[in-house]
Amino acid sequence: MSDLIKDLQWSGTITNVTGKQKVASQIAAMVKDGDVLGVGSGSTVYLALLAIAERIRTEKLNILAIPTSLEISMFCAKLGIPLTSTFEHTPGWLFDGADEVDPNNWLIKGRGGAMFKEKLLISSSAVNYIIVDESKMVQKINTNFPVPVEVFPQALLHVSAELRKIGANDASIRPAKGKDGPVITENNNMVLDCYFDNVSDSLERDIKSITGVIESGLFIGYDLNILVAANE
Ligand code: ABF
Repeated sequence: MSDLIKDLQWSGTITNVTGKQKVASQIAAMVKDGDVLGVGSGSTVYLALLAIAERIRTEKLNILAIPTSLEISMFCAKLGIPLTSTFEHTPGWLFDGADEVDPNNWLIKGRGGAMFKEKLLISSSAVNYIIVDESKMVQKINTNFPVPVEVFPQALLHVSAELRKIGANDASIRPAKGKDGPVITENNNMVLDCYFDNVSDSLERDIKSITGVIESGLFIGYDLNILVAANE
């Protein structure tokens, strides 16, 4: 393996590592020989991958992973977890993180901008596990965390006007971290971070029906198993 990939490190600090490692181990314990796994994004997913890689190494399990982001693809490569794609397989089951989870299991995801692929995999997988720490459990989503909307760049003005019509009181272009300009997603689009007057059960559909919207980070009404890591 190339040294470039071998030396890859998780960027940034992982909060509540002990708690996240517990849910990560729960996920790793569920993996069976022959599984095709949908693999979400974020630090909790990364910790689960470390635990899965250890099982692959010691038990010689044969599994395939369908990643939701380039970053996660590279970590799978580094950890010796074989990759496949949505052209060849649909996931047997999936695990992913989230930014906010409410009592109805409605989610906000997409802090890393990968919500299009995350939603594609959650929608096509029969069984989904969401792994979060307690800090993600909220009474009402979109109070402290924006709903990210991935937008085809030439449609920005149109989409932002239409979002306001369906109740967005704020829709701001997500800036790139540490440099000028906007975040550009893996699909070459931009992200509008939005706050809505009210998040109703039709909002995800209403956002998606705007021409120029690729996907939103709002997940409403999905069949999810939520595993919560206790705070340290
Ligand atoms: C992905 O990673 C995103 O949808 C979500 O924004 C983020 C959660 O990351 P972490 O586990 O690091 O909190 O799941």
